[in-house]
Amino acid sequence: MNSNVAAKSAENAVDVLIVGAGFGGLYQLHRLRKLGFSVRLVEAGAGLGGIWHWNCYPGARVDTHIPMYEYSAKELWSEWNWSERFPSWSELRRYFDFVDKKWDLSRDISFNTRMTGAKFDSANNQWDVELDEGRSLTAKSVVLCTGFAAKHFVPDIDGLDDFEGICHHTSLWPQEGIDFTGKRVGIIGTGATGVQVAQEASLNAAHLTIFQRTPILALPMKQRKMDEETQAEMKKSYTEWFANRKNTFGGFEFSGLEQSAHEVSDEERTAVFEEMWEKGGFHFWIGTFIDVLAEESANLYAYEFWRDKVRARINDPVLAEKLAPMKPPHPFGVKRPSLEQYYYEIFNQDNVDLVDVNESPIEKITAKGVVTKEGEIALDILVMATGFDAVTGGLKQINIQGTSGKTLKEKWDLGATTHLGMASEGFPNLLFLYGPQSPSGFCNGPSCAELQGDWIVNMLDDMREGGVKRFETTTSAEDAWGAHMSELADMTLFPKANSWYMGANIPGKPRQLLNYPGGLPVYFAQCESVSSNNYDGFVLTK
Ligand code: NA7
Repeated sequence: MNSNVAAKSAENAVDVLIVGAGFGGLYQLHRLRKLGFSVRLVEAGAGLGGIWHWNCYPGARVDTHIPMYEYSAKELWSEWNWSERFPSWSELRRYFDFVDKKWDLSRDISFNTRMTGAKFDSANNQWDVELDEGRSLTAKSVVLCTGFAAKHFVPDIDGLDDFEGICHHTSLWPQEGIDFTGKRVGIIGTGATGVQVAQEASLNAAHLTIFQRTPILALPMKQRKMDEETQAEMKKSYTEWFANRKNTFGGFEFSGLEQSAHEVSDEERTAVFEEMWEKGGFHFWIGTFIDVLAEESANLYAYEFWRDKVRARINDPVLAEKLAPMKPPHPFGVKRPSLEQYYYEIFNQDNVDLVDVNESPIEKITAKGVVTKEGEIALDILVMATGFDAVTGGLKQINIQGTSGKTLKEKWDLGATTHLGMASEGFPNLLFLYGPQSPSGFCNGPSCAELQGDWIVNMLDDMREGGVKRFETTTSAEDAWGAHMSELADMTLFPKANSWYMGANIPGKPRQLLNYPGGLPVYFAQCESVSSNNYDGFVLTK
């Protein structure tokens, strides 16, 4: 720990340190400041927005429809209109600037400042926090709002450093942009990000090669331009929609049916699937039958509907089989189904090729391109759309040392253990939002930022009111939460795919379901039960 940490000037001592200026962190700052806490927010990036500060690759846009992807505060939405149903990264950045002005946030944010480590000072019940460039501060409590995608992942491919063209991971895309026009572009990865980049590159690249390992079961976005008049009409329902988020599985304004896919006739089932397909976005994922994500034969109905829709859009039957196989590569919806606008049509173009890396593995990367057993594919630009060490990676990369001397990384070596997905034993006065074993990846980001965020704010307020200097969860509370998670996971099909939900996209990462699969109503009932029972599962010290 840097010796500067010992220097505790008033300016460098705060009640609460917040890490990350995305939806979660900004909401914490706004609410905690209003309650009279002294607060500092540190942000590694140069601006607001969290992932939207970094994401600027061609085609980057959110996969949640408006108005669910914004704050629920009327003073904000009454003055803000979007131009598209699924906004782009640049419009999201404008939104964050607007929120900054309305809530006057930046004055308490240190930009270009990364939290590198922390050690709990048991004598004073506070965290000694190390920031980069030798800076430091102390905080009575720390709230980590680092999001689920703070640590990017690049696979270890032989020769990657030798490539002489342009090569970037999508989350580290140059802010000035890169023009694909007339270039030979390669994309490794076909997750949400790969699909978005591929659509853009197909428009003007001389040639586009997409390296696919697992077909993405992408859903139609049904993007639309939005005008003010339409939004004025929609705004009549915003209060009701936002209030209802807590009652839905994923923090949207809609829920799935209570009915099994087996309880209805073939015609009725198809009608439900058609209706949700036409609504676009995640409706087809979490808006149909209750057992689609829980039972294989119900799931197969959804897969087959998806498959037939997609295959009808692809001219070449060989490509159709690679992109939408007759037999599911894994159950539908247990890997995040990204949203597409014209992804499947691009494979009908002469300038687009698909390489199935299961048949033709990438052997190495050279100065000029990518080598498979078919030979070298020459490239000018190589896009690494290879995802993230999701949910835990961003937390574990900070050198946070708990009371046992172990870091969070060391403690979670065999898997993350938490209470409510918000606290971990041995790390007093530290809470994390959107963390492992909380709804995180299964919940719309802004909904979690507010709903889980309110629980955290209320806890900190209750601790202050009650004169509690140190709060810390216990091993038995973690064990109980872990058992609850396992029980819920076993009731779903999520463990059946190698997804980032399971930690399975990162070599060596422990396999566990990282997101709470019980839905928000069940999750928040547990949280409320803990808080109303004097923070059951936490040891409170005055
Ligand atoms: P994802 O969804 O994790 O996608 C990463 C993609 O990269 C996926 O298709 C992977 O294939 C592929 N990948 C990873 N390593 C390799 C190697 N070694 N070779 C070939 N292909 C590889 O990340 P995204 O950035 O697209 O999306 C992350 C989230 O952001 C998304 O879920 C939304 O919530 C927004 P795989 O499928 O593992 O076989």
